[in-house]
Amino acid sequence: MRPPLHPPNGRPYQPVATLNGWTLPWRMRNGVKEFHLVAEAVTREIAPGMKAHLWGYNGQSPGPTIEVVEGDRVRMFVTNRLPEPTSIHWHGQRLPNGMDGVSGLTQPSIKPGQTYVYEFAAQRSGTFMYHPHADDMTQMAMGMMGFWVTHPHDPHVMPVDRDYVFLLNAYDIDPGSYTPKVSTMLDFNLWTFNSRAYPGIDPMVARLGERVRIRVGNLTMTNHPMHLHGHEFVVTGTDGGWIPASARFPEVTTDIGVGQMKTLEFSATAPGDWVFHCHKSHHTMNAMGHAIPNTIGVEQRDLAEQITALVPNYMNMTGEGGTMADMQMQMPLPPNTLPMMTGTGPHGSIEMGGMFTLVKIRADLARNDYRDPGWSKPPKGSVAYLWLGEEPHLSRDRDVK
Ligand SMILES: [Cu+2]
Repeated sequence: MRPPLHPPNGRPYQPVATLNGWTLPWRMRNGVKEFHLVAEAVTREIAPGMKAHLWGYNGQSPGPTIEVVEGDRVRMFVTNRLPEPTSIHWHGQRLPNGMDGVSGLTQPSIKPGQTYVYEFAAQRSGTFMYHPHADDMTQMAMGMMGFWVTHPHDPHVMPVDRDYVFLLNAYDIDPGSYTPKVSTMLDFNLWTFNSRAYPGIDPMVARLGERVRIRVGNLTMTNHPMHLHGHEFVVTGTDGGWIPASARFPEVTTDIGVGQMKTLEFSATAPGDWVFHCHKSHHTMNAMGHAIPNTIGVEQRDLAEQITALVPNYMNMTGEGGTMADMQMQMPLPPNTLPMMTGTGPHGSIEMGGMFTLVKIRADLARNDYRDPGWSKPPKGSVAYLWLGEEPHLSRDRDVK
């Protein structure tokens, strides 16, 4: 993750931090902000140990974040270096119909080698995305998407100290291979933030007491209930605009539907390493074996070896004989494959993958420091501890009269 890009020209604004990503620089020409997006094949590390061959923009999937200010005149040069036609739709923007980027409807598709120009004024502040509207299913399954933030004209409107942005995306990449399957409809096996899976996702850091905003867009094919530990947040905006303060309510989980964006805000009131994740438990795992019989209660150590002989790449769910992490240790993975559940914390295996990261809140963090501060060191006496006395036997079902 690169630190936020402070605007070198144009109207001032408080820049965003793109999770495992960066903001696209621009050129100011006669008062117009000019950007250049290049649609091209890219290699993205999903997490250490696994790379994917994707399509994206300017060397990365998702493409770089675009940041402008309400009222800015924007000119987007879009060059197609893919092997097939494309276009860009500017999701959520008010713009002239002919700039909407729907291939065949509002413009001819951009053929390989061609460059098209989109030009419009950023009319309202808020949270937006961009993605192709040409061969949509293939191009989004390959990772073509990006984030767009239009900052308020007045930088003192709804100020925050940290403003994180990322897209939810999903891939179907067979263990041992590199290229997503593009005809998959629902059964994706890699659930990612900005095309990264835990533990490959950077933490979102904040100084104790800071106001934090997290903007999330969903370009997967299913909904994601996003959950924050230890803090309540309010949803302050959608891709349709800011929500009036009188209509906001506190939550700790908010569902983000397909094609939606939500903006969450909270005050970082408690120091520590707090989880922020999708609450669908199979979305906090990496590529796994589905459609297997229930193995709870079954001795698995021998079973795993026998099934693996019949079904290559089989991975079992937890049964008798150890934790998921133990099981994985016994089964060699094909090359370029992430363990299903992974990540190691200060107390052992976290047993998580996929759409999972940490919000790290520290009292001693500098205001503009975005580096990972390492693991939290909680005060003595504030951590769950091992009980060495007698089991208390306070009450059980059979005791209830
Ligand atoms: Cu999810």
